[in-house]
Amino acid sequence: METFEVLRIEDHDSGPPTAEAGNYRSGAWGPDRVVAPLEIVQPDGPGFTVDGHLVRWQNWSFRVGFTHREGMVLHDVRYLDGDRERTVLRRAAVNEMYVPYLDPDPTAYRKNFFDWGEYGAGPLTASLALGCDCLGEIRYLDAAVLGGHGEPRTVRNAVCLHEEDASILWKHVNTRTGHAEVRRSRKMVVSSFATVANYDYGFYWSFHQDGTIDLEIKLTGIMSVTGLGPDGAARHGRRVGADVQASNHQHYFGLRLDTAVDGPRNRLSEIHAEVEPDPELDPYGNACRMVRTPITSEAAGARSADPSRAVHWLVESTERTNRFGDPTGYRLVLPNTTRLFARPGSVVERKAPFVSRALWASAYAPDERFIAGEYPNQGPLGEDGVHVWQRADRPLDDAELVLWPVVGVHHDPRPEEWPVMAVHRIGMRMEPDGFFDRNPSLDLPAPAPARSDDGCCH
Ligand SMILES: [Cu+2]
Repeated sequence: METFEVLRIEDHDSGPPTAEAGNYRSGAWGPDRVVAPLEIVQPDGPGFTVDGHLVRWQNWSFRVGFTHREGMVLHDVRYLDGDRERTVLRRAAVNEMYVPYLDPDPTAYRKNFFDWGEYGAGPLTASLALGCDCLGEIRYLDAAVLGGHGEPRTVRNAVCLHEEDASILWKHVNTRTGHAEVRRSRKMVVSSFATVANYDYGFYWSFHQDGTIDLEIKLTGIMSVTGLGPDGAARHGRRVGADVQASNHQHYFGLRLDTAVDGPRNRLSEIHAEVEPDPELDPYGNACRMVRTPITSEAAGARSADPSRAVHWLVESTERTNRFGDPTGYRLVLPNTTRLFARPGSVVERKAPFVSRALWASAYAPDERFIAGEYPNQGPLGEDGVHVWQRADRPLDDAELVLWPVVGVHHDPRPEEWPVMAVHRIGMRMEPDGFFDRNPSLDLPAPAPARSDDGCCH
């Protein structure tokens, strides 16, 4: 690069370039379809307030921050329970993204991006537009990042705040009396979008009326594609367009949750289901017990997901108990996350050991900031990050817990994802689990029926 010399030209004999443009603009493939207008109206304004970066909505409050590396960050998530402000999370962020391409094609085998650790979510964050990205009563927050030469830059409308109708929260029809009770669900959504070259990723944190917090990640944009091989085959990918193939690849999201469930010090357990092993307790053969495994130190802090055993995790307070005398807690639920399909010792495997597990737990340390280490770009392979910190085997019982959930999409491309990909979703959920004494949404007002002859709501 510095001497402007051509050293070598690589010709991979990858077949003819495609003759078909991958155009996805309006009208490119025929006239637009007709859609009816759909308006979201809140005549009295939104149900939340924004005071600087402090957001309050119904019983929830939190602060919205922003960093160069992680983009949008939530701080100090609290739930107002009667007159008590109860803490749930000290901090929550999407901490790293890793995208390994699993194709030996000469243009694809070196692609394995740490989108946050190499580029930074902050500078990749897109400005959002009302009516396009977000619908209804929206409030935006701007963000500030540094350019490559250290100059400050404002990302206008970086974070979108809005309420969203979420269908039914709970419902029951008493079939004996015909009496129906139903409550509509509404969520408070905090979102941002990062454009990472060809791909676009939306990050949607939602706060729900039943105490649930979830993160939904929306993957969209354009797949990274190559030509077909000399024999016209897409051996480690899928043909998605004329002479175009998309390689098999994955998207891993390394999340970071600094928990504070009813206080700064928590403890962690893994829960799974199994058939009751004691025949005395299982006379009908249908007894299922939930088995709790305390994760007391970092030596046991790397966990695997297993939906077939209903594996989930419980974060408990060390200070408060509920009306049953049990520690108050929150449950962490992860979807059916993928694993890496690469040989041990391969570069894609050695670069990101964190993707081998669905959950890592560590004791808070201020300099342990990023799941794949401080410098995943040029650091030695696999010598920094959560798997290295864990060797200290610090206690996790009654500790300032940092949880590092990893959710991974295995992307087996489809022709329908070309030339632009409709949103694919993956996420993480935190549900109150003994945090409240009963359903915390019993105080929601019943909705009014839209027509007076439909006496269906209460
Ligand atoms: Cu993909």
